[in-house]
Amino acid sequence: MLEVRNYIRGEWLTLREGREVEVRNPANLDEILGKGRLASARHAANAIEAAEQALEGWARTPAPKRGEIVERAGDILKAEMDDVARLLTQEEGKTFTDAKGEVYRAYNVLNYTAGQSRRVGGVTIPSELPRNFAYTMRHPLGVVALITPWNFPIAIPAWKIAPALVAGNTVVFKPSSTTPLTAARLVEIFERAGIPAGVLNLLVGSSSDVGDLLMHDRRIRGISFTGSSENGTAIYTTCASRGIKAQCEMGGKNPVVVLEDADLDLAADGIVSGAFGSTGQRCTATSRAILQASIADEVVQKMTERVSKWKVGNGLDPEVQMGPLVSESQMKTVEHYVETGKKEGARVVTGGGRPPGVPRGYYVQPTIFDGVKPEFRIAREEIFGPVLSVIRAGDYDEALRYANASEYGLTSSIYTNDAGKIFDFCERIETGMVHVNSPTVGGEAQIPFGGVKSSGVGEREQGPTVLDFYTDVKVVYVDYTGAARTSKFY
Ligand code: UN1
Repeated sequence: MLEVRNYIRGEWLTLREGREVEVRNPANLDEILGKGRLASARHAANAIEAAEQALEGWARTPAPKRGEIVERAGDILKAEMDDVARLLTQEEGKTFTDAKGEVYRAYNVLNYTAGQSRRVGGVTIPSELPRNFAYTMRHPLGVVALITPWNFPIAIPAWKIAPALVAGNTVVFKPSSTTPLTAARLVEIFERAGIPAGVLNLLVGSSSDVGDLLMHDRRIRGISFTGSSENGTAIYTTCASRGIKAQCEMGGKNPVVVLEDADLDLAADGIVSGAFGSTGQRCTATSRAILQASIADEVVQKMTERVSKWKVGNGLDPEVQMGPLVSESQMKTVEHYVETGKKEGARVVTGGGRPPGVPRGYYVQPTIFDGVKPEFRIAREEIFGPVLSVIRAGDYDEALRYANASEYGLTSSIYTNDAGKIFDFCERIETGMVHVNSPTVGGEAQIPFGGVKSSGVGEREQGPTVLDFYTDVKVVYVDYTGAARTSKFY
């Protein structure tokens, strides 16, 4: 059994008081993985102080040296990939294959971002004045708070911690208290990679105690958050009122449009893996299949055939395609939406209940609703579970209109071989990411990740501009005329 711990000023803390937490395997509730206590506001204040004290030394460490530590952390993670992936599966529930994919992605992120440490620079810009020179520099923001969800308990922390550190910030990292063990594992890897004390602090605590304090403490100079649109909006609003930067990656209601000329097998494969992979607990999960009416029955049938063969169970079982939901509250939410869909008049084509013969865990079946109207709640609200809504559209224009009729705008996909429609869709779809003839999910370290509308606000994560959020720009003017200026300088 592991201990749920906090890490402040380079020390692992066993708390004697505070609310107790117990981490159970969502695939088998009889298996207790870890126990401990949640950090309080006092610990949060301590962590912020540690990060503030470590700031000057870290900010003045040459960026490539900071990058070396991040690179080393990546190497350790890669060497221990199977072990970390097993813990991830046990704690979060996704299949071992998905967990390995996630750990590999975290490694890619660490490796790529470490390389960016050799590019933390600015630009030189010609001045309109003679014998004058202007350039820009990038500075760390200071102490930043990184608040992460349980559904990608290692990749999301990696893609926030790595650029924050490379840019010279010190960090207070608050993972979801649902997955504290994987988070601690990542921090421990950074410790072994040589991160100096106080530069990276881990707080496992509730949003009301720890999260609130991080939002309001004047020493926190930026917040990067991934989670629900509701929490993200609250964070963004508070940061705006404090005049500090915020980057919030939030929910999705991601559509896949399938047109009648598409490869329908490819489309069915893509929708099923996008909707039910990682048990649908992915902000990029496919939750709306908008099918051209002429081929809709065929696509629904192909999807149903595929999904009905899926085995639901413990993600460590190699025959299992879909693990459990992460928690009881997620399971209740999914069950609530399944009931809502039925009441609204949609028809369950497959799933809709608990799978038979599974251990005591948070299992639901992959569920497809047909006959969904765009105005139904199951077509508009993020469910964050394995529930897919099929909406029929007469033609491409109607499909595009439905796809855009959402408050969210994270990712989308179109299946067609019509080049004109592909380009038109990529231009007019209101999402931050678009996939063509492939599922809505996934991303790569060197490619920007993020959405528009209620799905995201602030600068993009990952990709070539990953350091922009974590730095401020300073402009330097050097006048080497040695003479007082005669002309006006605006
Ligand atoms: C992916 O689709 O692989 O919370 C990434 C989430 C996203 C990450 C998804 N921030 O699901």
